[in-house]
Amino acid sequence: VGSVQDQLARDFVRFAIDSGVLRFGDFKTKAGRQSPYFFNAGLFDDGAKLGRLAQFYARALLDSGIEFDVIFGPAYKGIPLGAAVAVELARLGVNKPFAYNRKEAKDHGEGGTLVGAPLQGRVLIVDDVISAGTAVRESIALIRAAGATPHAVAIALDRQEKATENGQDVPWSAVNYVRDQLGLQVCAIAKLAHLLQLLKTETSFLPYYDAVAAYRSRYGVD
Ligand code: OMP
Repeated sequence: VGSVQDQLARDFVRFAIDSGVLRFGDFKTKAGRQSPYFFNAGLFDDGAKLGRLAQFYARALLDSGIEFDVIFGPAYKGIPLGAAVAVELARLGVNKPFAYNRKEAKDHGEGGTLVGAPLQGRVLIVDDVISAGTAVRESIALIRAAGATPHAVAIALDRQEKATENGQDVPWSAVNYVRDQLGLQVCAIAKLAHLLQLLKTETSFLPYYDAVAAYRSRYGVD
């Protein structure tokens, strides 16, 4: 709670709320869960916000000590995220190759579904959110199919939720599954726990605290 990483996480949650990226209301997640909050990374929608977002990813990554050979941004949301993080890391002296995928295969021009640097060696996936873990498993499969090694994943928010297997909730978290079963390192700028911490300590946010805590009781882990 008192560490440098926790301070970065708290600053990030505040930044996401101030930017209108993290909102409260009634949302449905990809796994079909009714959620009282939603993190929409597409709303980091100007140069200043994207630049600041990239600084948070880069700081979290450098603090984590994770090593990697190439950055992969999965379509669609991961593409600008991966690009922005690659630019920021290069600015900090860590220049890495960057690649992304198309969702539709292209049969002319350069062809294929992968764009940018060759996917080889230890791949760092840069994406927005992990909830039930479907999106990250798709990225992992894609990297394996390309003959590279899925090595680590950097996300903005770990929702600390139960993973799903074939549409069923299982009692372990998606991030723990990716870490312990698939062997990838995971770096999240912030987690649900940091959001709850902030909601609890600020009176204007208290109305949201109960709803988010109730959601965690139903779908959360840890
Ligand atoms: P999983 O595939 O269940 O891990 O959900 C992750 C994906 O859900 C993200 O890549 C987003 O497309 C989307 N998502 C958000 O962007 N923000 C949220 O707060 C929640 C979700 C979600 O649908 O779970």
